[in-house]
Amino acid sequence: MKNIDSKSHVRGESVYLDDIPLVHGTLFACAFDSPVAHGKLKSVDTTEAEKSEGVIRVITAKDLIGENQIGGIIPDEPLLADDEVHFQGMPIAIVLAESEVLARKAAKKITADIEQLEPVTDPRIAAANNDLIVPPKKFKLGDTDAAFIRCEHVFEGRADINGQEHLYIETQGAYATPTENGGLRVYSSTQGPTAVQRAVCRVTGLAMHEVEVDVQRLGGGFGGKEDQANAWAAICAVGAQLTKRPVKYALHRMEDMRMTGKRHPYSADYKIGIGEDLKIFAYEATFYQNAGASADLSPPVLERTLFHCTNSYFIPNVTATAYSCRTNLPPNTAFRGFGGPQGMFVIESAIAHAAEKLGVPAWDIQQANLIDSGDEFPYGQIAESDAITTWTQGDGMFDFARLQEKADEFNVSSKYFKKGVAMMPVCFGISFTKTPMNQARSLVHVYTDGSIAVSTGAVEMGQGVNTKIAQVAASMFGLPIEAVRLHTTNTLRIANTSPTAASAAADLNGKATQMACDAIRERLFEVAKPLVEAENTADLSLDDGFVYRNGERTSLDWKTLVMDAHLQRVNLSEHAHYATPGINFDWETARGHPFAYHGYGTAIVGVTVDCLRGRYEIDYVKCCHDFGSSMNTSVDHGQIEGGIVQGIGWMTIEEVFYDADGKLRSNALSTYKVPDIYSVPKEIAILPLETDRENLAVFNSKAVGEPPLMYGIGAYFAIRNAIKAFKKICPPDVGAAADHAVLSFDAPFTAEKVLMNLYETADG
Ligand code: MTE
Ligand code: LUZ
Ligand code: MOS
Repeated sequence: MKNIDSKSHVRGESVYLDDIPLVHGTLFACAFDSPVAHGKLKSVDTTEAEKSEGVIRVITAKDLIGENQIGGIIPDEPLLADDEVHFQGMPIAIVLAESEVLARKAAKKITADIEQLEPVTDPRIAAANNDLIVPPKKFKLGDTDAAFIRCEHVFEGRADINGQEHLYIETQGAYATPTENGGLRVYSSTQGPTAVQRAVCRVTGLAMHEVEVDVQRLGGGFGGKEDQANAWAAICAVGAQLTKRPVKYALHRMEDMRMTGKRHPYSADYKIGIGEDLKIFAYEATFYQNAGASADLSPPVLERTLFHCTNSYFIPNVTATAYSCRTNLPPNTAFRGFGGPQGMFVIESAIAHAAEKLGVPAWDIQQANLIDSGDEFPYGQIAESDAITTWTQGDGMFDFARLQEKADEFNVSSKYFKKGVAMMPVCFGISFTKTPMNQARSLVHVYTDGSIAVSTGAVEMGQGVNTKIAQVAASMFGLPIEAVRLHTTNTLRIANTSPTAASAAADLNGKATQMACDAIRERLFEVAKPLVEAENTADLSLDDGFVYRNGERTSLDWKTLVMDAHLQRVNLSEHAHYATPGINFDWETARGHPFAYHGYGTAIVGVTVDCLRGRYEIDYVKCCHDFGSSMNTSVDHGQIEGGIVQGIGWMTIEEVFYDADGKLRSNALSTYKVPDIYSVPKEIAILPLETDRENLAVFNSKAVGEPPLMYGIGAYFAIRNAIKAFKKICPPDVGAAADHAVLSFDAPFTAEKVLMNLYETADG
């Protein structure tokens, strides 16, 4: 079944923030943001801006009625800079004007006197200065010190991973309107309506019951609006509070790129110990996360890096340490995978390094160490693993060895084009690692005409969660999908929502919807029982718009049943709450069972590198992916394809570039390249693995939103293998300096870097 939004999307009728009809008297906001990355803010001059045409008011930190603070996890993030600026793009003042053009014109007239301080952009320097967002976090399994002594082979190295711009098609934005008695209604392009509500309350001093946040849908979030939609909503709210007029702010692309945080860049050191049997016996990793200027979501992102630092592998001795380093960049934030992909890149680098030195294909090491059911993750959870199954079934379908042979054959006959192949297994934990966040609510109304309205805490951002939830309700009532309408995500209908994140929105909100429907259905069966002369409500079911008794259709149809129930004064509405059972985690011991389950998969990625120009094409990504029991193959395949392309973009052509002054140079679509139709893989093949376990999500499905992104990591290693083929670096690699990997691990593999790697020699 297609995504229920497909038609309105292609007709251009879907409503996004910028499509909301404006109320008469609406003002437009524009931020004046810091031109320097670090400095003392001595004064701000807004006089010229205030005199500018159409300007109603200019707001600075001192005007706020509430607190000048939007830090969700740690209160370290002022909404507007007061005495210091921490990054280029940090909002300092807000202009409110009669039109967007006039607001922007006036913002350019603001000046600030800033005494510049030395900016730090490198997380290792921040760590050396002990400038950390939170104390270091550590996972320990077994005893690495003792284990390394017993390993036949030990390799050490460094891996660097750059950030990633979210590039949601719809930029950040909000629209706040005053309501009665000083309250506010805020439309926001956010993944976290409650996070927005909290931030708005903090800066305005209002209570949560005075602020309504409403979200129709997003033109993409990808994690970038899990927390970072808050600032723009807070700015509009403050403006509306102070002027008593509606205020809208929809960021321009370059403002959005400059002022918002991205995926965290990481720098990491690894040490891997391997036995003659290719078993990884010990692994040590130290991660330096580039958090940016304030905490935002960096602490849980850091934690998920640790949770995924051994990817799909079982390693008996692991020590992983992670530092969240404060730098003068915009606060980095959630991005599909949430720190997991960075952790996986590092272990894959360590394995590639070891393989090179041992003279074996990396995939021999990968395959020899896949985690099996009963094995322990470094955080104490015992795996119920399908890692090996996805590998062997993928091999059965795609014949990995044959694909490698084909590349080898091609490479023998081709001098300047070389093919590379790499395997990428993925294991991703599903649940928010912070256990209390794993709860959701759903409000279901059955109306007397038989139609159904559903509201949940889930935000639709293109991933199809509304389609899946509509499917749940339709199937519970035995009705066509058209009988169900999903409504906006609204904090008055659904309170205390967790953000739509961690790939868990359909899992959590789908379950809550199922529970709500089930409760209504039970009441309806009580009404139906005498009407169809059933002995037991357990004999009844709903299908095709009719009541069935013992599997046989009765003459009682849905609409009649609903109206009868209403006339008998039976409640046709239900508000249900779901909390994932069986999960826990304790950071005191760094142990627990944080994930309801893991999503597994194995991909093989093939590329062709043009060794004269450094350019490359992705020939194919073929994966065996564990869906549990997919609720919607069309939506899920779309998630896999999109995730793969986004992951490949991160690993190859997307290059976030801040200069030493902390200025974003890749600040527009002319300087930041994302995959387009010409650079996506020529083939994406998906072999579904249907698994069935008791702990899965609604209708035995498995979350699919984030895991496929990590298949894209395979593209990096496939390119690397093609370069090695060109340089005739054949295992065992005797030529290069003893302990270093022959090529450094430094993502993304842009064409420039590929070219340099192709022609640089080991001694420079
Ligand atoms: N797909 C689309 N089209 N747009 C998005 O913004 N976000 C991804 C993923 N897929 C995203 C997407 C991220 S980061 C997450 S966490 C999940 O969707 C969230 O939705 P889910 O929990 O319903 O899978
Ligand atoms: N957000 C969050 C996430 O707050 N906690 C998580 O564990 C998480 N995981 C993935 C993506 N977003
Ligand atoms: Mo996704 S990074 O959990 O929004």
